[in-house]
Amino acid sequence: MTAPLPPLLVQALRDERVRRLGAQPLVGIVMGSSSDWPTMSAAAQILEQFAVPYEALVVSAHRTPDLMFAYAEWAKPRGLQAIIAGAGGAAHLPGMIAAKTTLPVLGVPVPSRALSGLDSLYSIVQMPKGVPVATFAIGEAGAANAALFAVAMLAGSNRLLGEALAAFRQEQVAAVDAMSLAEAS
Ligand code: RP5
Repeated sequence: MTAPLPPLLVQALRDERVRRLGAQPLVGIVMGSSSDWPTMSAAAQILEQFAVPYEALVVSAHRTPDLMFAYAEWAKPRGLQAIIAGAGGAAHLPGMIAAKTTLPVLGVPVPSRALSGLDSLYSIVQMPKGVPVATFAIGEAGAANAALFAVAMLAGSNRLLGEALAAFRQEQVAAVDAMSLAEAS
């Protein structure tokens, strides 16, 4: 796209609204509310650990639908390579983002107050055939794994990232090696 970014997207991407690592994000993390951040920050932490440039911001499917569409439409032209989208309840954000971009969309079901995130999970995982959303576990584990999955995708064309991912896995081997039940009561 050669047209300028729509004003509502420029407005949404201003520094006060966005958490960023690096000037040119490769991964966008979006969520329906700032109340999702305690969950979705687990994705940001992983990307920071792997030094993957990212941006994180609130984009609501039902409260800011125009922004959601603009964000999705401009994600690829802006250089993003994947979008991690988290939402709770009737969680249509990941699916609607996926409807407007061919970038991989990684969906994170955020725990909801009424149904503990089962509603979020079903809303995200049950995409009809043709427009996929890769759906992860409910909550922080899902957010972290979505980021690890994004790292794995980026590692396909980045050898150093691949090595960092292998080292991360090796740390988990070492952690299990260090586990002992010998003194457990
Ligand atoms: C969804 O509604 C959000 O993703 C969030 O999980 C949920 C509740 O939002 P708040 O009422 O906390 O803003 O859109």
